[in-house]
Formats: sequence, C-alpha cells, structure tokens
Amino acid sequence: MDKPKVVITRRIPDEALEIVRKHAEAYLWDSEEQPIPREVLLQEIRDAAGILANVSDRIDKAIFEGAPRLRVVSTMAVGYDNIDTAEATNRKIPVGHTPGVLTETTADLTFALLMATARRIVEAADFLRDGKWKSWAPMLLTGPDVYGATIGIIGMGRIGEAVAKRAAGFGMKILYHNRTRRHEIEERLNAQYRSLENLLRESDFVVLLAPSTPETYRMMGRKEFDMMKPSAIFINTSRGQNVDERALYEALKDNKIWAAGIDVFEHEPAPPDHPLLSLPNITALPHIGSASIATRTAMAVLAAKNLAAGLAGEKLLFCANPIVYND
Ligand code: 8YV
Repeated sequence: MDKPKVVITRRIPDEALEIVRKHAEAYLWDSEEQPIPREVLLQEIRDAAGILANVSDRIDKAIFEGAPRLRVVSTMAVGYDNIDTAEATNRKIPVGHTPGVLTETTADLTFALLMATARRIVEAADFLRDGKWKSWAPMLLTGPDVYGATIGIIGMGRIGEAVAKRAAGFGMKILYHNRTRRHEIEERLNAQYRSLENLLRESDFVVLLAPSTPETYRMMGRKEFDMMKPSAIFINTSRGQNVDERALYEALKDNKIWAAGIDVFEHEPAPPDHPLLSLPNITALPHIGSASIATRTAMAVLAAKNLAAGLAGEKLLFCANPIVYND
C-alpha cells in the first residue's frame, strides 16, 4: 500500500526524519534559513495526510480548507497559538505538540537571560571586544543582584515551576500569579501567590511564562509596566503577543523599569531595525528558549511520533485538542 504523504516545513534532525519516513512519503522543505513559502505549503498540502510544522508556520483555516485529506497536524513546540485548533477540532483533526521535553532547557535559558540582563553580560562582552576597557572603575557595568532578590513568575506551568526551582537555589523570594493556585508548589518551593498587580509591584524580576491565548494578548501593557518598580527587570520567554511592545519600548526608554530580557517578539523573525533593539537596556534573543541539541532533537522526535500516531489513527502522545477523541 502507498504510504500517505506528509509535509515537513523545516529541516529536522535525521532521527526524527527516519521515524516520519517509516510511515509516510515526506515532502521536506529542506532549509534552516528560509521558512516554507506560503504558496509552496498550500500547493504541497493539497494531497497531504499530515503536516509537521513549527512555531513560525501559520496553520490557519485556509490551510485546512486546502487539505481535504489532512488527518493530523503536529507541531515541534509546546505552544500551538500558530495553529487554528478550533478549525482542526471542527474537522476532527488532532493537533500534536511537544510539552515536557523542553521544560528544563527553556527554564535554563530563562534564567540565563535573567542573569545576563541583570549583570549586563552581553553589554560587558561587547564593551571589551569594542576596546572600551580603559580602566577599572567601581561602578563600571554594575547591575542589580540576582541572589536574594524577589522574582515574580507570571504563568506557573511546567516551565514556571522549573524557573522557580532555579530561583530557590539563588535564595530568591518567589512570588507567582497563575489562573489557578498551585498549593503543592507553594509548599515545596515556598512560593507565594499574588494578584497580578501585587506581583508587579513587589517583584525585582518579573518573568512572563504564560501561553499565548486571547486572554493573555498584550497582558503586559503600559498600565502593568507602570506598576513595576523603576529598579525592576522584565523577562519574557513565552510569546511576544503577550506584551504590548510599544508600551515596553516606552517603559525602557523612559526608565520606568530598569531593563528587559526578551527571547520572543510579536512578529518573528524581528528585523534588526526593530525599535526595541535600539535601546541600551534590553537583552534580546532570537527565540532560542528550547535550543539545546538534545532538546531540539527530542522535540523533533516527539513531533514525528505524534505525526506517525495520527497517520495510524492512534491517539497522539500529546494532543492539544483531545476533545477530538470524544464521541
Ligand atoms: C520552540 C517554543 O523552539 O515550544 C515552544 O512553544 O516556543 C520553542 O520551544 C519553537 O516553538 C520551535 O518551533
């Protein structure tokens, strides 16, 4: 019997590609630099039974309408805000994603960004490389301490908890805000629940880790930045859509907050002339939260397994819309 066709929108590690090729004929957009053009995706999806996508592919209604044979969508990410899951659910198409395998790696990067922003590590490395190190001065390149400071985590899911664990190791006071209270984390990590407003007012580091949903769209805006301490640092390793970038720009420019470290933008890839990149008090990264070799490989393998399960008519290992399995 002929294998079903699938579309893979990016070059993925061989291990994952082998899993896909066991179960399907793969159309592979074999590039790490260029995203698959929309017209190529629309063309290739017409007779495909599956798609292995990632965060920068918009899997919207037009894609579903143009893919009458589609049986499974699998994304190599924990977040699936780029996929019209409501449309997938209407069509009884399961959407696979990759939670769990990236938790610790993303928490590492979140903490690295927090430390880099506080201790001005990128700026200091550039200072040295640019030949600006002429003499030692007591207050040269100084920043706030991380050890013993108060961290406020917005979004206490898997990654939030992993960041809290790291914060505990740094002797930090841990505050959190979440849709639901997590009593077990409060006990285990000595974390304290706060309203969003109180968290913003009390924290030295505000770390945003909420998923991107209609409710969290631009949840950090002018009002929220105004509530933060002028000495506070804002970190975002979730989604750019959760932040009003203009309000962040103004808060940084007018020194309403001390600095920010961000791994995500509302529109990615962000161009080099993005206004936020013109500011001295921001450390910005190109969405590398989960970018360790082992984790990206594990994500690709899990995405391939979700795809294979969907093609075989089996339940996905991790499904974003499990409602499709209800009768
Ligand atoms: C991924 C992410 O690197 O998993 C997510 O939701 O944002 C990152 O871990 C990215 O989505 C790659 O597709």
